[in-house]
Amino acid sequence: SSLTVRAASPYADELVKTAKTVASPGRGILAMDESNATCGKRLASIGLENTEANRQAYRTLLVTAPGLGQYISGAILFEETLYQSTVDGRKIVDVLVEQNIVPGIKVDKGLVPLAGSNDESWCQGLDGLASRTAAYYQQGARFAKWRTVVSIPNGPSALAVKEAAWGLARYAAISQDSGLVPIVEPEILLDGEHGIDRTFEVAQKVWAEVFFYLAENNVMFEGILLKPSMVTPGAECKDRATPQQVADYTLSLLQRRIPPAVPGIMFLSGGQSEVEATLNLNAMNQAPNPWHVSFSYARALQNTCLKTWGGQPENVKAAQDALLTRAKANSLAQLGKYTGEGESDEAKQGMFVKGYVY
Ligand code: 5MM
Repeated sequence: SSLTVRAASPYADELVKTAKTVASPGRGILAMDESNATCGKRLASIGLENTEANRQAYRTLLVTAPGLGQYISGAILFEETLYQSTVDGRKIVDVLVEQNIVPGIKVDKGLVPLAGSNDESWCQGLDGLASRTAAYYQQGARFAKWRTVVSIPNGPSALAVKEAAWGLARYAAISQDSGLVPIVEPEILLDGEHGIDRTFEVAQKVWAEVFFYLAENNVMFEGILLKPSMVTPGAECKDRATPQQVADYTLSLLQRRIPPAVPGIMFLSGGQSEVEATLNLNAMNQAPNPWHVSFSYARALQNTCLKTWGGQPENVKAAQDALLTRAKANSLAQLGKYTGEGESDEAKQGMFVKGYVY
């Protein structure tokens, strides 16, 4: 069985332990693994140049937010950040560990057009991956992330779904061999006019295939984490869904497709507003689930924080407070105890951008 195959791996116990730590009650993941190109877009939105010093200043602000580890169990880093120090010269990895946050690393090499498909994408990064994951482990990373995407308006074609699932499974097996817990992220993009039922249908197809290939590649399910999209209507669909509807559809998807051996489901926010992402997570945690149902948000944790900072040193504390506000709200949502009181208008604003590419 897959368990037997991986249980023989020297990392088996550690993988299980890492996955459980990241999936611990009242905590979730801070996705701060924007590649330099994406980070550049974020910095441009506040009028800053995309320099290494500016990226370092911003990432320093995030990881040094006091008490962040109370709400955040893991932080996904881009390669530059994994090897970077804070502005005052401490290794970012060390700061995270002091904060009781597990360092993670984005290992995919991004999306490119999938030849032979309906204008869809596939994700690169398998060549040489085993040597990179071994080096990242040495550098202190304990989990990994690979994000691929599936587009509903463009299909998805059977080819695109198969390629996405196969790539995720190969990446997951390679990461486990290096002692890194793989986060499996097939993002189903929000773009489109389709209703929630169509998203539900596509998500079931995608996750069936992902688990088929994960099993075929002898991935140990107890040592992985998932990063799914919530099941919502397309961003341009006129019928909007309430948090209760999103929760009902999304939990049905998980119940049908995800074995309880998987310790944690860490949702992406995908362009939802900060408050929407928190409300939806809270709705999913109103009753006990077989898995830890939590968050791995980038935009829905960072948006207000980034704007509050605006690149000004005197705003660092206020920006860190904004990050802590979102982290705490999502921590409460993980426990099913978020009330939504006192949220700012900024936090309620959606972040969906049509045809968004990182
Ligand atoms: C942080 O953004 C990640 C994409 O980075 P690239 O620049 O390399 O494409 C992305 O994978 C992100 O972690 C997830 O999509 C979740 O982010 P959101 O904003 O959807 O919560």
